[in-house]
Amino acid sequence: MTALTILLVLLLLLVVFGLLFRLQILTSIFSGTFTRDIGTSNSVNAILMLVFMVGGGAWFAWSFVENFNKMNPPIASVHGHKMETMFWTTMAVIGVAFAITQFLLFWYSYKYQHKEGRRAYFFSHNNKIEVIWTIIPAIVMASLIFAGWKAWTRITGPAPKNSVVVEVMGKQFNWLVRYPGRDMKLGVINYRLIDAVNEWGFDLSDKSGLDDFTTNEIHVPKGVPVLIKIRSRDVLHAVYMPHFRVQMYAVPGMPTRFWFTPTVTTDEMRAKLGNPKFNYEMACNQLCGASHFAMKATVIVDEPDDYQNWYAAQQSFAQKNPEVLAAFKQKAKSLVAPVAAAPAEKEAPTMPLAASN
Ligand SMILES: [Cu+2]
Repeated sequence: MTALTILLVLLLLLVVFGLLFRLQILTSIFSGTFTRDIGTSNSVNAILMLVFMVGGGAWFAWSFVENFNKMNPPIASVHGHKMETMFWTTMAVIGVAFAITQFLLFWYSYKYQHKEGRRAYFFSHNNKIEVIWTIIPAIVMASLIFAGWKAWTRITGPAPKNSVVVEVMGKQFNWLVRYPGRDMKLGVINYRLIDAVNEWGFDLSDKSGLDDFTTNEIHVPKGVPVLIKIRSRDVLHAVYMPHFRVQMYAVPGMPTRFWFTPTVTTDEMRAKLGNPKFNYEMACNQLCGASHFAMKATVIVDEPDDYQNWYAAQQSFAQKNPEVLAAFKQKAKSLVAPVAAAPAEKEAPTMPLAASN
């Protein structure tokens, strides 16, 4: 307690001295005895501004060129090219504005450094300038946004009828992937049914889910529209496939989606990059927890025939996990039995299950 009091007293003393010092300066200014000693630091600072502009600008240019390929992987989707054009148009517009304003900022700091006897020019208002610097950016921004809005509406609009459908579900920390089986319908899932085996929470009392299959790798055919349906099981994640210029949030409780048409197969991209180990990836792009960095899935773009073969070779979740299917059948039987014991028995698998809905 004593220490605290002493500390407080010292602090207050410091404040008092500070105020006295300020007062002294103020009185000397008003009595006309105040002289400012500018020294050399002012011009040193002014020169450092220029050094920073040239040095910083050069470093920025170097890092931009050096990392360009990392930031800008080759495009492998139809809409990717359109997005690329928009991106670089925006970059050009804001790049020019950035260069001009930054140059003026540093150049003026140098040019208008303190000089004895020079007074700043007082300039309060000019309607013409206000109008110019409001209208030009407004027009430029509006056209950029309009182009973006048009492209975005098309990209996020309804997917073409012949789209291949894949559903992904983000969870800490990997992507679960499922495809509708031959019926092209994804079955019902229910979070209450999730366990170590049934990671998706398949509700196998829904017939359309019986042929759904899950995979670790995502396969998609080249040249065919692909609709990615996106869910999250826990926290916010984001689907990010840089080569296809695809990014979309995975939000718990709110399914999202994105459709795109891949244009370059994995093999073609490997040849193009001269890297036989290259794989497209679907990474999580939203910091989602401790192992976020490891949250990614491989995406394989096949020739359509290869894709068909791969698709045909897949086994459904129900086939791979007969015990889960059996549990559902058991449950359905126990639900139906008391109501209509005899007739419902003739065909076991799916018929009685409707009762549970
Ligand atoms: Cu994530």
